[in-house]
Amino acid sequence: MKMMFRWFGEGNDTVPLRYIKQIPGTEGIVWALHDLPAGEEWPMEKIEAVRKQAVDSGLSNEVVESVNVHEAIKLGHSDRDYYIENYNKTIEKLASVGVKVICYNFMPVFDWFRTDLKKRLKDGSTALFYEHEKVTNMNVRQIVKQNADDLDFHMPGWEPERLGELSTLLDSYQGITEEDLFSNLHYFLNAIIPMAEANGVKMAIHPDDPPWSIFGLPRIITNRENISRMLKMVDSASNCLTFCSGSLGANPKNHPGNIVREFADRIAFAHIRNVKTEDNGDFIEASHRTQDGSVDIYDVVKALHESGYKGYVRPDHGRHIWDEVCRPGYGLYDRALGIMYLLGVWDSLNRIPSLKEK
Ligand code: CS2
Ligand code: MN
Repeated sequence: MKMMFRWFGEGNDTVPLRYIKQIPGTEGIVWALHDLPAGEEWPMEKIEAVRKQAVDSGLSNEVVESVNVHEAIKLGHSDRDYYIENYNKTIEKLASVGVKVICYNFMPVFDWFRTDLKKRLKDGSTALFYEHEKVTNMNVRQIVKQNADDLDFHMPGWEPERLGELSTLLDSYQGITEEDLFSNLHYFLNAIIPMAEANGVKMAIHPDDPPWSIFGLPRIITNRENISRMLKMVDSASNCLTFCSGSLGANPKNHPGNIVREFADRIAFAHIRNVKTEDNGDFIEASHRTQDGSVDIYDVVKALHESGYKGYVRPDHGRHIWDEVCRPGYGLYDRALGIMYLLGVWDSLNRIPSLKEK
């Protein structure tokens, strides 16, 4: 496996590239042009600038996360072809600078969602927390209206410049079912996978986080059945999955290790992190170590190892430790510790003669 580290860009990330280079075993960055709204064609100069920064720091730029999908595509609106055309042009440009995997998601309106970005853990660190009942009772429209000025969410999808349009966007999803979303995803895949194939790129869809519907919005990349349906919809080596142990693991009914075993040949990118789930549906992000959460991270790494996984991996959200000031979930320290744990498991598996990396 190839170890990577997510980086939000110069001036946008608290972690400098030279620190990433110092994390043992880390080959490259997972990057994106975060200041561009979904649907826009990525300009070549900006792409080239990040390529150069990565290469100058001795890091690979082969994985992009995410090229976000415009809501018109998820909604199946008549202007979707325009945004799909932009998407295809971006795929082509990214391939031209050596990008091999593009991660994206198909979650309506919001990306990952939590109720507390700094919930204190017993050891004094803080982490991202999801309180199920709070979300169930949340009147999202009211929040958008009332708190638009002082929203303390700092989550993707809640950017201040986007709040104005949120109400309308939520309205446009009225009556959109999971089946509609599947069919709009199918249309999108039919249109972009040929471009990805022609350019040697793997498109890797990220599971929904949390893997269930929130605020009445449909969510479909949530479990093994739906992942299988998505992969079969366009049966191509370029139509892949970003396996995410934390997103899928938030639902105790999912078995992350077995999802890896079943879909290994179509996993192009893996996000590995742990979550501690509660019976009432709450979950909190934990250290990557198996014993610290509810996801058997050892088993996930073992499943990747068994399958001779050669793709990209990154630690996912970490806790905030040692008083680090950073983007929620994306500090240096806990993610670097996570890498050492993942590589520790991988390297020990490699030392067992019968299991040696294929
Ligand atoms: C994160 C996401 O929720 C997660 O696990 O990795 O922010 C993810 O990066 C995006 O949803 C992918 O498009
Ligand atoms: Mn993830």
